[in-house]
Amino acid sequence: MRRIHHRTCHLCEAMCGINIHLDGERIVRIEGDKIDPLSQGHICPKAVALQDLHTDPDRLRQPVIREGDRFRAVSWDEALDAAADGLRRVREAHGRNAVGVYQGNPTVHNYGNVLFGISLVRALGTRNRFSATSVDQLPHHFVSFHCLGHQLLLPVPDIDRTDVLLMLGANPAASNGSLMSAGDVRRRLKGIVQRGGRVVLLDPRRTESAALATEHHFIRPGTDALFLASMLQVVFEEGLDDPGRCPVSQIDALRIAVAPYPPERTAALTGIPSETVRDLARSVARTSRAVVYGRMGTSTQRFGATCQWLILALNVVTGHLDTPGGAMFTSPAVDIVAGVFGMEKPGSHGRWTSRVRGVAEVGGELPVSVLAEEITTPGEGQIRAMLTMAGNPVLSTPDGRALAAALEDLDFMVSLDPYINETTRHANVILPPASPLTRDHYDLVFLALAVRNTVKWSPPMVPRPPSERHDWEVMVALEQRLQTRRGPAVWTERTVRKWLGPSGVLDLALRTGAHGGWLGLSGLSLQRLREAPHGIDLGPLEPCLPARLRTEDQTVHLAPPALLRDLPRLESTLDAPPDERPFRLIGRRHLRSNNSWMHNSERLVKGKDRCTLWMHPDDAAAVGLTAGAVAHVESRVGAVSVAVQPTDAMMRGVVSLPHGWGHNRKGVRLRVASAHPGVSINDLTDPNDLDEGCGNAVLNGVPVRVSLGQVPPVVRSG
Ligand SMILES: Nc1nc2c(c(=O)[nH]1)N[C@H]1C(S)=C(S)[C@@H](COP(=O)(O)OP(=O)(O)OC[C@H]3O[C@@H](n4cnc5c(=O)[nH]c(N)nc54)[C@H](O)[C@@H]3O)O[C@H]1N2
Ligand SMILES: Nc1nc2c(c(=O)[nH]1)N[C@H]1C(S)=C(S)[C@@H](COP(=O)(O)OP(=O)(O)OC[C@H]3O[C@@H](n4cnc5c(=O)[nH]c(N)nc54)[C@H](O)[C@@H]3O)O[C@H]1N2
Ligand code: SF4
Ligand SMILES: [Mo]
Repeated sequence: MRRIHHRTCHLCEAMCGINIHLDGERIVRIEGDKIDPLSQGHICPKAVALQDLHTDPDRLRQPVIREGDRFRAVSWDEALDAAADGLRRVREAHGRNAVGVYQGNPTVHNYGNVLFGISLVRALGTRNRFSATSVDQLPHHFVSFHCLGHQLLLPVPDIDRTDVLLMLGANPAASNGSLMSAGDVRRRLKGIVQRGGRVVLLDPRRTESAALATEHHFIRPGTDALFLASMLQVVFEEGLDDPGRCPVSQIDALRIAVAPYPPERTAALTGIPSETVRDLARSVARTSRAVVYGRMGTSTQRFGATCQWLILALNVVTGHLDTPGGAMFTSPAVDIVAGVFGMEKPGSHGRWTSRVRGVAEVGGELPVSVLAEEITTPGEGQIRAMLTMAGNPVLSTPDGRALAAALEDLDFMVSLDPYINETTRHANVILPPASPLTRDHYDLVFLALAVRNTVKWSPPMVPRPPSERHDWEVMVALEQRLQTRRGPAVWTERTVRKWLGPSGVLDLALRTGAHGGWLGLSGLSLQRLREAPHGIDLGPLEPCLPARLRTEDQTVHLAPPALLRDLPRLESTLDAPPDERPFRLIGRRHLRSNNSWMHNSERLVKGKDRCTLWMHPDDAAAVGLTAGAVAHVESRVGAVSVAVQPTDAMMRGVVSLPHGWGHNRKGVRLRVASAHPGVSINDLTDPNDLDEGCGNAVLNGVPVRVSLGQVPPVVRSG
């Protein structure tokens, strides 16, 4: 029987509506859903690859237990017992903190995983919690916590109504937008230009997004904080500051903080001429609908927290926070800021520090850059077991080879993951979730970060096979077996949640949320969403301050001590000596890739090798490299050999590699990916190089040396 299943693609933040045409249980075609209120028919090539995930023969259908170099398929009971026993044994012998947890990016695209993961992690009671947040958006949470009072209160650029968009270190044309969920973001960016507006991009590479901008300027990696401080200095110096109706405090402290950075002082370092800075500052300040937005390039670098702070401050001081066309907040059907099952925490900072390096906790987590040393350094509190869930830190976090060696050293490891990949091959037990198309879907996180208020729930495309388990079911089963928290209250909560499942919890949250009406009788409920398979439009973003602020005095704190404290480090870069490694390495995303885990789809990886080193032709010539030659790239921690692609899209002195590659590790079971292995950029990134402000990893602006040479490709187990 033929039918069409309406759904939201869960692969990235854009939340595109898709129509999956089925013949029985077989997928015949996947296309964009024109009636979806957010994406309006847009999709990218990854949506079509959803069927490859669903049918991938390498995707585990059954749990496996490692025996030597091999994995043996076992029953769920055997696997869950073994997983819980192993974790419990380490915990009993060495204490709570001896069990570490890492949660990866797909967690936030899977609401069952979010809701039930919180409880499982809490049950483990360890301080050694890590996630992909500290190789990604940690500075945004850090800044929102300190300036707005809640780590999840993240402003979104209102690109549909803005007339000036100043964008730093983001490439929405490839990423489809981040912390700015917007189906068909290209069309929206083109819209700004079509209505006579200005889109300015600052990026060390002339990217696919530069093609959509009215202007692109090369900026030297890692210097954005200097540029942003200069922007603010000009705003204050020229008397362009006017926060409008936004309630603010500490504005004088901010003025003093940025005073040392007139653009004439920073231009040589950033590469942005002082006249350009002054022009951009005036343009942002004098346009009533303008917004500054920065993403990965400004988050995962040495001054990520400072960048995000100064971006927020610029928006506030020029009167663009919480105004149409500026940086606004959503009013989602389920408000993660108001709280759903344990998510209501406003955040935290410095409640404890990491054992070895003394790095502060943020939001209950430690930076993943300290994970390997916490495993390998002996002593009280050393991590002896790991639970990884939906993460591939060996390819995604700094010095992946060192982390792989550390994982091999553990007493015990469990992974909740559908693949035997670069990380999970180190696990003793792998617990694979059922295909994502067998679960229902609701974007708990990204509906709260979208450029428009919409809501949508998708049912499972097909029921999950009785022999398989969803992530949340595995989490409940593990938590039950671990029995770490006891007592009638815990038992009742766990039983109720298990009985409700994710969709029951969601129904309650919808009914009691801002759009719930009278407990869902007149507003949103799961039933209401079931009747609207394409989703429901709830309108444009609306001003909501000061009500939504969570600071005690309900003002935006413009100069919190936690951010001021790191400024001397920024100032010291003004006269820092040149690095002995002359090039700066940055990342690169591609539309057909999704972090480390979609390379097993032939459809996505076919064609030219995309894992190549991009560098300016003059730089390449200077080190004797021509197109296709193999470059030896070396950083403080490691080296890779990779083909060179000279292109004048790169700034001089900057080289670029994509992340998520390096599949030629021994023991991975990814047949297609292994045939297109590439090299891992995170064999070069350095865990000692931290954004000291908040502990985020430095993935962009990594000092490297590039030379002609070939190290024979080796398959190593490390
Ligand atoms: N150098 C460099 N490094 C980077 C980046 C960069 O730009 N440059 N980007 C960083 C960013 S932004 C991020 S978010 C991180 C991502 O870092 P990670 O989250 O650690 O890595 P992913 O590649 O997303 O791996 C996801 C894992 O989850 C599994 N998985 C997929 N779907 C599911 C599911 O539904 N359930 C479960 N249980 N497992 C699932 C996959 O098999 C895979 O093992 O990488 C970061 N690393
Ligand atoms: N196709 C695809 N889409 C994705 C993903 C994917 O892997 N593939 N990953 C998803 C995830 S997890 C995330 S977090 C988002 C990320 O979404 P984005 O942040 O939009 O994506 P990136 O491509 O990492 O963009 C970072 C840009 O910063 C530039 N850059 C590097 N260093 C600097 C610097 O020092 N200063 C400035 N100004 N720019 C710099 C890079 O050249 C790059 O163009 O994308 C999501 N969408
Ligand atoms: S942009 Fe592509 S991967 Fe992202 S949600 Fe849309 S179809 Fe899926
Ligand atoms: Mo990310």
